[in-house]
Amino acid sequence: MLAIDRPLVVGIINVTPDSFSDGGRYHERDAAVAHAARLLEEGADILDIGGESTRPGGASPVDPAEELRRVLPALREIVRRHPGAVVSVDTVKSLVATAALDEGAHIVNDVSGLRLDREMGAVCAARGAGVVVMHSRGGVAEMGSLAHATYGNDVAAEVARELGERVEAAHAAGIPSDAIVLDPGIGFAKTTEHSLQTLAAIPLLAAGGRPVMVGCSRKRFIGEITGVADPARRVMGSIGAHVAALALGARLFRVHDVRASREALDVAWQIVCRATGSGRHRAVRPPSS
Ligand code: HH2
Repeated sequence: MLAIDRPLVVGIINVTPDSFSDGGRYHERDAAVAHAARLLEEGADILDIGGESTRPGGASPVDPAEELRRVLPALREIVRRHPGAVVSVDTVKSLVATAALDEGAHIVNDVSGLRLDREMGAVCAARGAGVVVMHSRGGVAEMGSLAHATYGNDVAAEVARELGERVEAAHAAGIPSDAIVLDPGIGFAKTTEHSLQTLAAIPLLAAGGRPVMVGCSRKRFIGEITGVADPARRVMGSIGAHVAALALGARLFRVHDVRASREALDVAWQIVCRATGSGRHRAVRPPSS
């Protein structure tokens, strides 16, 4: 079991035809495998491999056979080359989760929070997987849009309540409490204001004692605040969001830019530990000359 007593960096590996330019199955697999090696070298604690995009506009549902064709060859090779690596599979499909867990993945990251596939909870429970239960609304094609972004006057309370229902479903399926990580689903059925209010309420989510994960990396709200249109150039804004989330109680961070996030979160963590008098921190001494 992976101890979550410091910030854990979850490096994103997308194995979708549009994620690694110039396409082609073997190229896709090899690019994903090379990307995994780079993310581990840069300090990722967990590799999150996904074969279905939830981007608004870019997302059309992928059938399970196609998702398996995308994810499994890369996953298999990554596990073979890095037997010590902790791997999660980003999927809403129990078929894909089952195959990935059988190939050596340890965690299922379900952006539907076990909503969209009735077998998902049982599959995770039977295989003793860690489970990221993320908040979202609607199906895969619309969850990244604003189609269901209707909330009353307390968005964070609604997100926490809906996540609570998903945790109940996880328990009912036999997933133990200590296998569950909560994720408020930043940008999923959320405007920029909704995402900011949800992030600001991380202490509410963390109060239940379960680890909280956030994914702010390169997201639309970062672009709206900073005015940076190109997602690949949103690294500084993304790190700002993640450092604030760490200070508020988040412990897992799903990121594209691993090295920069690793360094920022490790430094922020040393301060957070001293401020709260808890957690693991080390004495930092100036280098001897
Ligand atoms: N966000 C995306 C996909 N999976 N999983 C978790 N647990 N939390 C998230 O916030 C999350 C997720 C969507 O991110 P997007 O920027 O649309 O694509 P990418 O997969 O490149 O991050």
